[in-house]
Amino acid sequence: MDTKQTTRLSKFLSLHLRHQPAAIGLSLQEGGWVGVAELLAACAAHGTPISPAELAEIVEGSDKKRFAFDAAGTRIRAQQGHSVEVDLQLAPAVPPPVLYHGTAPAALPAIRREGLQKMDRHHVHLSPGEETARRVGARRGRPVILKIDAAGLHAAGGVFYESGNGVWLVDAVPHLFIQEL
Ligand code: HQG
Repeated sequence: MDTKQTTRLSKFLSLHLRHQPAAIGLSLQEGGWVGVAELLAACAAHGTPISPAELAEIVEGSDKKRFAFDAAGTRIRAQQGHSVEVDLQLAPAVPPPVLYHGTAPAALPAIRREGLQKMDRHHVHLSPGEETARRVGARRGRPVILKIDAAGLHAAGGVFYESGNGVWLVDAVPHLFIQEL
């Protein structure tokens, strides 16, 4: 597959595995899982056929490891980023002392007032590297990088989860734990 096609199919999968499963007749199982056969049938029935080999290519080739198969390879899920109600059954984990978040200048006044909020997603997304945060922020223009005192927030009772692809998730980050770089 060429990159354009991979991106198109990956976006289609993100849409339905994170946000609108019902639009193609799917419902997410506990943990956000969907049967691979069921997913491929639903994609085909809704005008976007994907072969098993193409699906494997999308899962393995994804720069951000957006999707994962279960151990048996019979089910698939989005690793994070859902807006539908789903319990990913992640275990709380101790974060690295410092994490980063990339955002847009326009969001700063609100972030200064109320800290980082999860907005339309299930969690605030944080990354261990400044570079990733810069890329995430750059989706909205000139990025602003926020340095998060994850150790401090964790010590204060913040519950962190690590999704399978190195993204750290937390409910909220009060402004006290945020430093603008
Ligand atoms: C901002 C993509 C106002 C927040 C990316 C962000 C990432 C506030 C936006 C992943 C705020 C939410 C997640 C507050 C936070 N007031 N704005 N209090 N608190 N914000 O897309 O972190 O390609 O839901 O800074 O690459 O940008 O989908 O979160 O700008 O990894 O796999 O509100 O999504 O990955 O935006 O991105 P998002 P995000 P995928």
